[in-house]
Amino acid sequence: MEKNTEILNIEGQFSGEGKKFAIVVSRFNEVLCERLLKGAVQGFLRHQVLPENLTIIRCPGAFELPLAAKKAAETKRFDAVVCLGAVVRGDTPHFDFVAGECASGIRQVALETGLPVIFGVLTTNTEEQAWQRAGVGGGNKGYDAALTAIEMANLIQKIGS
Ligand code: INI
Repeated sequence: MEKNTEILNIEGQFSGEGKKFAIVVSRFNEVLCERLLKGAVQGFLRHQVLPENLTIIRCPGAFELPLAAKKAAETKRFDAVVCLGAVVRGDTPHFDFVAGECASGIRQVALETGLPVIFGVLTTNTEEQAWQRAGVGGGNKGYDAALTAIEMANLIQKIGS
């Protein structure tokens, strides 16, 4: 759509200069999650975030991500929090509880704290699908989550001022 100069357009930019981020990553499906973490760190570093402005917090599983993210958000030390995890469907309904609670918990933390809390959690039917989304070259959900965090941190700042 063409931009009308009389309409105020507010958008977040993709530079993380001067901003601080927490990455909360679950240890369940650890190898996958470490790939997501690598992608996220790469995403931040490639967009002007300094290593000293990144904090990595580890928790047991995706179910625990919302509480760890909430504690991180409440410190007010971060401009956004990224949550990383991998929930792969098994033979029982466990997947639905873990994935569902994780997603709604993360949404709740964002709304309660007013801070961008990003859902970088894989929820897939198979491990193969998860690997496709935790790639080293293209397609890394952790990398995407970092960019979303940067955009949202800038957007929230702009809306607020
Ligand atoms: N946690 C995950 O992060 N991914 C999963 O696929 C998973 N499955 O399949 O069970 C999982 N379970 C653990 C859960 O997140 C909690 O750590 C556990 O239930 C203790 O609260």
